[in-house]
Amino acid sequence: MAVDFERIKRDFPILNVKSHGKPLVYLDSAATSQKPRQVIDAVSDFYSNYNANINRGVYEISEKATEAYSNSKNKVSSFINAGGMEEIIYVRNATEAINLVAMSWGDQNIKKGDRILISEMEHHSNIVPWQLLAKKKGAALEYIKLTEDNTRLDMEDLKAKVESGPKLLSITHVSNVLGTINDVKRITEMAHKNGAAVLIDGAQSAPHMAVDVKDIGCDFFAFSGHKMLAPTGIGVLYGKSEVLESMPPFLGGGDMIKTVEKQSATWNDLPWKFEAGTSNIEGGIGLGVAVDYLNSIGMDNITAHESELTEYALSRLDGMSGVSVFGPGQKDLDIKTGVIAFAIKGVHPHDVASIFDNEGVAIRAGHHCAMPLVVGLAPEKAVARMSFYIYNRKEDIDRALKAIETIKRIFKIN
Ligand code: 7TS
Repeated sequence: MAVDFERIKRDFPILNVKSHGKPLVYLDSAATSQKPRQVIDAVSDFYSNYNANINRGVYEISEKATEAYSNSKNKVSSFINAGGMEEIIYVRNATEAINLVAMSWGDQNIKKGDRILISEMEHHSNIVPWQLLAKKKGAALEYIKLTEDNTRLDMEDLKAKVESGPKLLSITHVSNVLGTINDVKRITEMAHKNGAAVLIDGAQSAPHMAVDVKDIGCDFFAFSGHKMLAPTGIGVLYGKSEVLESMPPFLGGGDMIKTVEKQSATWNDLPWKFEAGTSNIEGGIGLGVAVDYLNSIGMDNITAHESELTEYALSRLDGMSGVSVFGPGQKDLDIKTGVIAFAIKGVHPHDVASIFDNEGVAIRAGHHCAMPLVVGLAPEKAVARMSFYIYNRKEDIDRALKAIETIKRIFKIN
């Protein structure tokens, strides 16, 4: 059955807002997504009708809040095909999920002289935690190169570096700048064969495609709720239960313990062992509703919709004078999500984004928290980026193209 994406757009109240007097076109979902009224209402319903702390109350509204929070974990577990809620740890965001692994698993397993392998297309949140760990342990941090055209991982380099036996491979599923989809199943297989643990940064994949962590086979999978219709401040670390069981706690405090004596404590069961202190209850509940919303559309339908938008945008940008587009092109839509980084010759990306803003079109410009990648893409060491989601349609892209024409006129680019 065809999905009515026009109707879906109406679920997002913010898309009725005007920006600089023009209907807002939001093309920055790779930074954070907008929220449907179903999620906004669920958060408001929690505070209006059953706000209470969880996992401790013996009264009705606390039990209701506890149940809603736990249900949300079950939904997230099914959403990524994990083995149950004990494998779903709620954190603030993908960044915290990766830091949790670095500080807990990394502290336990990485020793002097070990190697940690990442790639040149990582977000800072999948770089800096490993730099900190490598420095602390005297380990080496190595990077898988990209192909010469900067569109994808260099699989020869990946193979050589994986075969040289790193302790950990931590890699993004989808680049937040190039939109490249990495073959994480194959990469995980290769890494496991060579004895490495594997973390997949799913911040840019989980919102846009069906994810099956069992099929990928990774040990850890990290993502953020706010990029997939949920509130900010809620993120997910999936870990294989046997791996999580073997790891020391990340933070100490209430809820993560079973018993506490003056000099020692014992740990709570998974996933609570990794969730110290009062949780982001509204965020957890909102994430559960966001997952329901995405499932009601169907992740494959979402992927297909975004792919259609991407093809439409690329076909119009391709060959446009003065405009360069980064990442896989029209012929490689099977490895490309709806993230299009671009540059206009002689115009700083911040000026590009400002003129877009004047036209009511929200895009991001800069290094996109991926400096090791972006500094090599354009002389300004920055690029402009538009990114799509379920509420975007072709007419939004037409507005973006019109903004590009305006820029070319102002800067006299032929
Ligand atoms: N990993 C990737 C691949 C990302 O794109 C981002 C955020 C993160 C991790 C971190 O997510 P957070 O929720 O913990 O902040 N990416 C972007 C972006 O592209 N623009 O703003 C945030």
